[in-house]
Amino acid sequence: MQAWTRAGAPEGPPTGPGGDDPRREGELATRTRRKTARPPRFKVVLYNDDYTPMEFVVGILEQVFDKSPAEATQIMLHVHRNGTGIAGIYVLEVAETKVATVHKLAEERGHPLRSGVEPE
Ligand code: TYC
Repeated sequence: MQAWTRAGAPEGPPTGPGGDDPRREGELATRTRRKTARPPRFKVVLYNDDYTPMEFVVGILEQVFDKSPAEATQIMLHVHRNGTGIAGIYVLEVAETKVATVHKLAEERGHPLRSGVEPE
């Protein structure tokens, strides 16, 4: 069994009132464990290049990553200015499929656009 499939795995510090605050000792924590397991998630990262047209990247963000036109433009400009940016966060299989789709669409149009998967 994969580790993340175990329901009730500890998830960070207690979420109850006060946390470690000794003044609130004795108050009941509301929850220290998740009720349901959560699979690890992965970022799909877009990389800047000098040749892929901005409109193509915006189109990819809309069509492959379901972004609105405004959000897609913001993400594209972030990548253009900073070198990388996050297109979306998914479970591993979905993230890998998105990357393959980006590369296929870019290659079909002769653009060098690249993307990759990183742990969240
Ligand atoms: N830098 C590209 C240009 O000026 C645009 C671009 C943005 C390319 C984001 C890739 O992931 C990218 N045409």
